[in-house]
Amino acid sequence: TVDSTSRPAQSISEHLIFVSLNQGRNTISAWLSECVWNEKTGLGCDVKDRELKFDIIPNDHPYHNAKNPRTVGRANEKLASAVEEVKKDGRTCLVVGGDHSLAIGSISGHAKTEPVIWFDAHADINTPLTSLSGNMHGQPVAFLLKELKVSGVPGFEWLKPCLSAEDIVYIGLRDVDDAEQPTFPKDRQEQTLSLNIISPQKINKKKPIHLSFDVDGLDPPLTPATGTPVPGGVTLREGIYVAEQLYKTGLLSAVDTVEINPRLGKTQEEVDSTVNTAVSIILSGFGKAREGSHSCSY
Ligand code: 4U7
Ligand code: MN
Ligand code: MN
Ligand code: MN
Repeated sequence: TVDSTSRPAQSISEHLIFVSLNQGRNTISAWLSECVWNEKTGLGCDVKDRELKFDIIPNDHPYHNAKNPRTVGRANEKLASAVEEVKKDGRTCLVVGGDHSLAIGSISGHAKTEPVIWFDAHADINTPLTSLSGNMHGQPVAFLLKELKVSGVPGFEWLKPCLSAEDIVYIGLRDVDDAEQPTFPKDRQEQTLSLNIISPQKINKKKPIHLSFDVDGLDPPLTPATGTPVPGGVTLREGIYVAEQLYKTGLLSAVDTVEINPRLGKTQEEVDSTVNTAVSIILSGFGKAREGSHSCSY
């Protein structure tokens, strides 16, 4: 825990959960501690840091196309309880990942929250039956939606889908698989989901907001160290604007920052630009204003 003594108390306090798969402190948490915790250069927020460790479950055979279901399911169960504790504590929750499958736990732990802002190039609404890659990071929205009734996945016995399609607002969406189209087969029946690409009324609702921020929503040169880059993304200026506006609602209650993978950077420069970009978005979401009300140097 770091207490800020150099600034008056913030109206919201920040709670960080650093999620890194048994790797200890990762690059982004090191940057963040400089930016957010440091009394002189940071936002001066009261931060409680918490690191989760996850088990790799042996013989974790695929469930239909979904790979590593038990490992991902148990990790998300742990994350969901951690997020729930953070919210009971009255804090804002920041989860630093890790891939986007962590949104299953993060959003479940946040529970009655709507809307969810899904900032992403992808819809992440494949199911274990429709996914062509089998990667769980392409499936979290499907797991969370009541309408889709994904069930029977080993490792996810604890999960109760908590979102309706109308609770989700997509920003940055530009790569949707055929099987993810708003009309697609479900339990062998045709079902239509009305998904909002972006709907400002949702943000105007006076309900806590969950921002699930996949860095690949941004344009690839900004965040090259990520697994599935798609050209033509959101600019840094636009991304920061979205984060600032969400902060200004006073309703931003939990944030996931996902798909930052330092190992995928081809050079140190690529890693740095990915992390710096993610950090600047996070800081804007937590109150850093471009007009300079804070002195953070990032
Ligand atoms: B991310 C993909 F097929 N749709 O399911 C899939 F294109 O969390 C990509 O948004 C998923 O980064 C991307 O594997 C998941 C693919
Ligand atoms: Mn994603
Ligand atoms: Mn994505
Ligand atoms: Mn990705």
